[in-house]
Amino acid sequence: MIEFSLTGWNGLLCSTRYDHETEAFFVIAVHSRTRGPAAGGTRAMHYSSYAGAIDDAMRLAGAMTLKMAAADLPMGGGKSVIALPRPRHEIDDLTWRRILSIHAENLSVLNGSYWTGPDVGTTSTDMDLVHIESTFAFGRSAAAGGPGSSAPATAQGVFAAIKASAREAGINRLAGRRIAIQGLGAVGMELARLASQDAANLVVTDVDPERCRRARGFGALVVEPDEILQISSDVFAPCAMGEVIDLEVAQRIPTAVIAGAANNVLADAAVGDELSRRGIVYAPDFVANAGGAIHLVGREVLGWTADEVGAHVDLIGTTLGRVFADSRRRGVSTDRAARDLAASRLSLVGTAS
Ligand code: NAD
Ligand code: PPY
Repeated sequence: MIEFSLTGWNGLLCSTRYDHETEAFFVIAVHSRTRGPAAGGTRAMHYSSYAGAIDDAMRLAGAMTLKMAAADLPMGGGKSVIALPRPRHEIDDLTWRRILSIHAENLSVLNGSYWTGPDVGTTSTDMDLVHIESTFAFGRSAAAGGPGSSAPATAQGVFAAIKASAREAGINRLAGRRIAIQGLGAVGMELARLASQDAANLVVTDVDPERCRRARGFGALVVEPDEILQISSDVFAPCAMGEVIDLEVAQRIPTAVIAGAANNVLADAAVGDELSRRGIVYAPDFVANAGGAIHLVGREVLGWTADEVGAHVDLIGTTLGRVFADSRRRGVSTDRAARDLAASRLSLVGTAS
């Protein structure tokens, strides 16, 4: 499997390191530097194999290249994965600090070819610690002089994507419409709050009962994790992990719109074609979830204010409008149209366009 991943990848560099003391396995995948230094978050979680961790890093790094290009940000794509020997909550503080310190050292080796930030399993506070040893970390907490978590901006962007996608499906107001949210983490919970403010009818799920309890505070109906893909909805918002829509799910999911925060939502390109065939409006993940990248790069590279970041995040709706129009005009899936938009921005770099 590892040979298949490595030979099938079109990225620049994939570095790995194993630490005997913590038993953590570190991967940094630098996919592209065409538009600028590579950037993308650090995912820390338990994996069933190191090959799976490498595969995840490489696929996520590729998605970051598309995300930066589609959002017109001057960065390339990369991602770090730290494969932990056991779930994050079972790692003691001293071990975690050593893991972050080794990660910082790895970043320094790459010396600015790749910049990291928070992702699943890491936080702004972790970036504060990484930044003490290596400057190549975005997303420090406000207390440490950084712009803070990317999650609120990601949720704002996903909400803009939901509204644009709903319009494309003929739904002009979300009030009274059913939005099904899978995953109530940093992004999903904020999305639930935004949607409840617009009087949407929420159906939500998470594997963590405490998060489900909090969402009930927004008037949400809670269902079991394995029920959410069967719930009839106007909008399905995947905000947990990737690859939730495979061909079988695409053939039966009872919704009009799919727009969420998770990276690599579709198992493969054929799934996007099936969603198109069924008339389901799919907001390509790397367009819909770019709010966090816009926040981090906007604040830390481009010197934008929080208001300027907010205005750029709302442009996700405009970008999607363009993707939908191109998809209709050429008769291709929205996923294909968005990939072509990103590819055009990657090939135009350095030319007088
Ligand atoms: P998070 O870890 O805070 O939240 C994920 C949530 O999903 C958790 O509450 C977890 O319990 C839940 N979950 C996991 N498996 C589940 C399952 N099978 N069914 C239901 N719930 C499940 O992560 P986040 O920061 O909210 O990010 C959510 C997704 O969006 C991730 O895939 C992440 O890569 C992606 N994303 C996040 C950002 C960001 O700024 N945070 C930016 C772009 C993309
Ligand atoms: C993501 O959007 O998936 C990210 O990883 C966001 C990001 C962007 C730039 C640096 C670090 C994290």
